[in-house]
Amino acid sequence: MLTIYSDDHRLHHGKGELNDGELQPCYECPERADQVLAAVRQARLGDIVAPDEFGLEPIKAVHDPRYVDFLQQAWELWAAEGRTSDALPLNWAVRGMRQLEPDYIDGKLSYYSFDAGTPITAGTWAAVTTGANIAVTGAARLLAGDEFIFALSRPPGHHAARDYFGGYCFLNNAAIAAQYLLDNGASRVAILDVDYHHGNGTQSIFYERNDVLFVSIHADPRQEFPYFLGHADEHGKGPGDGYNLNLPLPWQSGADRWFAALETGHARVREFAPDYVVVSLGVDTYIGDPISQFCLESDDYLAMGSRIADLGVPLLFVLEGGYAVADVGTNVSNVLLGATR
Ligand code: FKS
Ligand code: ZN
Repeated sequence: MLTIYSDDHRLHHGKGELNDGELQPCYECPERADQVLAAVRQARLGDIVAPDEFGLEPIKAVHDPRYVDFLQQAWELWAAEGRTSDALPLNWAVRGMRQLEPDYIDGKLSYYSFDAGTPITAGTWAAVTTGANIAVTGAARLLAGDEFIFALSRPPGHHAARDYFGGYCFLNNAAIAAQYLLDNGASRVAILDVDYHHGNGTQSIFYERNDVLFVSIHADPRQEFPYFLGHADEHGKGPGDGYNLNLPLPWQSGADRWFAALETGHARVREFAPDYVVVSLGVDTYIGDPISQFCLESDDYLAMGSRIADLGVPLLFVLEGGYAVADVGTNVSNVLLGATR
């Protein structure tokens, strides 16, 4: 296995997210990636290399160029108003309101987001562009013949849609990697999202397409963030009908229910016969996760990796969530170890 990693993730370090009615320290913090990197080293999972630079083209192949330009300028516009703390949106255009991009930075933050838990800091742009380069470097290695790559980056990506950020995510690294694979020779790519939360961004990006199959196992949106996407009856639209599979599970689901859902997803991926599988790897399904309500144990992640590797297709694992900082390294490296064996 090859890991792609850069210290640039540290450049994104939010102070706080709105939670339980108060501004609390961000769960999505640099220590998460530090722990994962240490565990990958300790488990001797193979070489760790720096990403290559791919510029904005692979990013703009997935995201609206105007949104990308906004992300690039957001901190500068915010700081120009004399603000020194993180940039956070405060209100959104809901039912019946107009979808017009405002001129003022506070309005732009609202227009291009869906939650108040995803701060933009001075280093966010640098961190997220490096994150995209990490994912694309992984995709390029698969195209060159590697079979098993780990894109170790943060912040995560699966909640980021074509033109909005939220859920700690700005650029959808898994989607960018999948699109890069397709643009460079692949015919079909499956994205298997095992993060506890539904990958609403990834689903929405590929919802009307049949060259990307999206399969997600996650907490039921009737109970859990992101609340407004991820239901079982979302199958895809137009040519994409049948190429989106949501497998929502209730709070307190443990290994029995989770692995039964994985079997359903596994069968659909095999039927699709993809050239590559991109795994949105979140380990916030862990029993000890502070913001989640599933009950997987550390050993279950070995079985998860092993069953995913049974797909017999080259794999790109892209890091998403997982907030039990003391255990996130073990849980992620267990998936990777399970896939290696
Ligand atoms: C807790 C509220 C939590 C936001 C949850 C975001 C989850 C992000 C993630 C990702 F993979 F993107 F990191 N609200 N009281 O884990 O899905
Ligand atoms: Zn998550």
